Amino acid sequence: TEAAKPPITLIGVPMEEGSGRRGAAMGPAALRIAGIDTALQDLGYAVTDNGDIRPVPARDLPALRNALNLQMVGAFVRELEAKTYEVASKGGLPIILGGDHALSMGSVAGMARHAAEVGRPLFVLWLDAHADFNSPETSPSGNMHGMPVAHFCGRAEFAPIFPADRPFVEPSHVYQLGIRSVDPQERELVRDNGVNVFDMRAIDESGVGAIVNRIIDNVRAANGLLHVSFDVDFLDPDVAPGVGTTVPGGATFREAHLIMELLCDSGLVSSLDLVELNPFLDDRGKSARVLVEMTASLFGRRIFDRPTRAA
Ligand code: 6HN
Ligand code: MN
Ligand code: MN
Ligand code: MN
Repeated sequence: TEAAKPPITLIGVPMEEGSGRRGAAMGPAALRIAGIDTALQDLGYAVTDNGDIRPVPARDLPALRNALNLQMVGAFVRELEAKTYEVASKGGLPIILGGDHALSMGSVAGMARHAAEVGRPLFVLWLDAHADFNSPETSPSGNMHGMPVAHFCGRAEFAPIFPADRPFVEPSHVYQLGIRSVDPQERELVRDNGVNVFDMRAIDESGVGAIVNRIIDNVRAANGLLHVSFDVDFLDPDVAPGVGTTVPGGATFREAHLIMELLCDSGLVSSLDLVELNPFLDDRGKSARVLVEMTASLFGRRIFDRPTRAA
């Protein structure tokens, strides 16, 4: 019962302007050097690499004191929204090679446009140490990589990056896993908006398997599309040191690996972000290789087949 394999398109987003430091712009190159394309080809996928998007700053956007580099971030995000939508609407599966996490404002918006068009709800699985639900009003840093979830849920419309009539993601369709660093006002917002948060304590108490199976059941019951956004700092810094915002106590290699295998079996994943990889901070390509390993598991590399879990 081999599931159909959609063609995969890689979209490089060498953006670091949404984060507080340099280096994430080298992420797409590191993922390519670690062999992301051949890992997927070896699994039987047709893979197209679209190269990197290279926008010029969007001068129509305002310069905001607490949404740093908005013109550059906005330009990347707009172009990525269009590319992601285009790939998905042609039946392909976009994998976004980041780049800092602000890029999810674009990839998720593109998938939301596609989902609305095909009449299916979009769900987002957010694997991250952080909730990324700040707005310029609540952000302690002004860094836009701390704002994408609020933005694609329509809770942080601080500048006209997209047309006003774009579709948003329902906060109750966002599942956050691995959370262990949330700013004070951000915590209130996440709670008030009904985002589903599974923090590290939830993982320790129930195990990732039970949590992820529950999420999969909800997505399946709603006939949803599932966008997976994988921030390197979801993983423990010992597993993946190549990221600017390490937080101790992250997911183990085995936990992350199991999540990928369960998601693969579900057949629900429509799109993937690999974000926040900072090769300048990495340890000899270790984190890039781990991300490629995770991606291979998400798309079918396994040790032995398992009977499919009853729906
Ligand atoms: N990321 N909450 C902090 C901020 O500046 O808003 C950190 C955000 C980190 C963002 O890891 O993608
Ligand atoms: Mn993040
Ligand atoms: Mn993070
Ligand atoms: Mn619903």
